Amino acid sequence: MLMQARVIMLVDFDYFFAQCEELRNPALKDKPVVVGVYSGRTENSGAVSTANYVARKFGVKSGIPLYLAKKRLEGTEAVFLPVDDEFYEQISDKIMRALRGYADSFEQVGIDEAYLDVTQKVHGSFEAASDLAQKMKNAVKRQVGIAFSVGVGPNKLVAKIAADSQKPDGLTVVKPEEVKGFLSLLPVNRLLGVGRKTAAKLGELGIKTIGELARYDVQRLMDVFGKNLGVYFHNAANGVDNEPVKETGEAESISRISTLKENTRDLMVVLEKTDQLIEDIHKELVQRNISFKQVAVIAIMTDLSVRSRSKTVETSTSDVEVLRRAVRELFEKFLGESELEIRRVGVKISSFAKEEAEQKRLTSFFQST
Ligand code: DCP
Ligand code: CA
Ligand code: CA
Repeated sequence: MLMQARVIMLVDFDYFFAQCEELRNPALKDKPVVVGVYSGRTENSGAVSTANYVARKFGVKSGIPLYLAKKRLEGTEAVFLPVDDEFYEQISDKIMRALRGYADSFEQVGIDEAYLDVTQKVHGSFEAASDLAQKMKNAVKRQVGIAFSVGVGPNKLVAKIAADSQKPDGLTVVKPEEVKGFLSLLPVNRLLGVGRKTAAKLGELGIKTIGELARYDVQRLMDVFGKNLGVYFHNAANGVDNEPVKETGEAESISRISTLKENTRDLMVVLEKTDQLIEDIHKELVQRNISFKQVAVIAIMTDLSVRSRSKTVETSTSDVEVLRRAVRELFEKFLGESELEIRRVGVKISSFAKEEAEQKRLTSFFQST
């Protein structure tokens, strides 16, 4: 059987930590924004985590010392902020959730990148993949407010280099027949695994571009770098990469928590709040097409102690009514057992199963005939 060519995407969020900061404070948008890791030794000791593109024009980028960034941005309206991992993580989760649905298989790599195998979804067509990528960009822009760059290619290696080649807000499609031409003039350090030392070693062999590496005798590469690395360099330079997109799991639970308008022991007041949380949780449930079996409620009391109660529902379900009933039951019981007033309430579901609606219908059809 002939293997169909794959269509792979790499999504990489633009200047991610700094873009998150712009998202929660749009007034930052036109100013240089620098997100830094402050080591705390002196006010300016530490390094730049990332910077928006306004700041990059002044030569500010990931990894440089903060004092240097300050110097380069002297006289501008630059804003320096400390990293807020938790917030970036939240935004990242939202985007990843939105992207998953577009892929046959989905592999998250770090906080701001993901590979999507979309071969089936686009029936192997790179034109359709380009449209799909544009649709994804628009949807995430609308739903979350974040821009990203996409590379589309016949494998992960090409998709990644394609995404890097046009940023920010880029969309770069490299069809199988374009791979060699696309790679040939790029410097060798654009290949994964070619750092400064390796690039220097290749330079000594007269190899500067990926094209030169592709044409270089593979046996000699093996002599210099060893068999595995030599073969890898040869294949990579020729745009050959068979690594599959490996499905990565999703968060194992979904939870929402919120502060009550006033401290209370009134079940109705609690349930009014949890109803909002449940609605939100249910949305995510439907989006992810999963069902749950475990329900927990969380109560943060006026003395800030955290209590929780949980129960397992009879069958795995995505039914919002089952969730509502379970939450009500748990809070009824909880209020009967504690005396303090509640300050914040939370709802959490877990023990997920994939909802295979299509398949279920088919099986029940066959069973009933
Ligand atoms: N990061 C970091 N330190 C580094 C590199 C990155 O803390 N030396 C963090 C901050 C980045 C995030 O990781 O926002 C993602 O890294 P990227 O390399 O993808 O860089 P950006 O997303 O910031 O910019 P780009 O638009 O070039 O992708
Ligand atoms: Ca990245
Ligand atoms: Ca990025």
